[in-house]
Amino acid sequence: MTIVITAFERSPDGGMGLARDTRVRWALEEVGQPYEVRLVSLKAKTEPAHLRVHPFGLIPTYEEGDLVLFESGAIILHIAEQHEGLFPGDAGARARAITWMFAAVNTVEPPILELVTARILEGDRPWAQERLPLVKDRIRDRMIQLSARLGDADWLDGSFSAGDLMMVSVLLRLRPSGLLDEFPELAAYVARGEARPAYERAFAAQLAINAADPQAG
Ligand code: GTB
Repeated sequence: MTIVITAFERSPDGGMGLARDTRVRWALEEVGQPYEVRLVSLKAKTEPAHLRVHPFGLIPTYEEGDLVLFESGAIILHIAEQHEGLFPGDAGARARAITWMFAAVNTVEPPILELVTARILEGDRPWAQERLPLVKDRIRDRMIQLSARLGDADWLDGSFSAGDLMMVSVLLRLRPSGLLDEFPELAAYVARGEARPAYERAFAAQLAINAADPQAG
């Protein structure tokens, strides 16, 4: 059955790989599953055809025959459950990998998203400059804790897993702010993720779309 995911026709990051289709592409590359991409325009994401697939009009989505999924975390959990390569065989280790997936999207990603909101959506408000340091400090608190847990290990819990895939994807969003580089161990952890051939393929695939000349054919 062909796997079809959605991505933006033009990502707001211009191809930096920060939109959430990249993490789904990465998961599919890790497990060696081919996939197709349906590109969604800013207009099309609010139209009924897309809302039938994603009730909130976002990307990414995942379709495989009758199965329709949204939420990058749920999609990657499904991919990891269906194919070898992202979850360890041991049941306890698998449960811990899932824990790290949830920690990434539920505990680490929210303050990072808050920074995007504070800078881009609220940057022109009179209180924005006062708020920004508070938002950054909340991120730093999480980074200190995460860095302490990672220690000098390569990955969060033994071998690379879907937990690392999700955590690296979330941390990548910090790089443009300079905050990631404040934590050299986490910057090195992210670099290890980016050096994986599966990530490189996923990144290149999204870049090919976003760097394409909009005037071309
Ligand atoms: N919880 C959902 C998931 O994990 O799948 C969130 C999905 C989501 O917010 N998707 C974004 C979207 O569709 C794409 S990533 N947004 C459209 C909208 O809000 O109408 C968007 C994105 C791209 C690049 C950056 N960046 O440069 O930091 C941040 C966010």
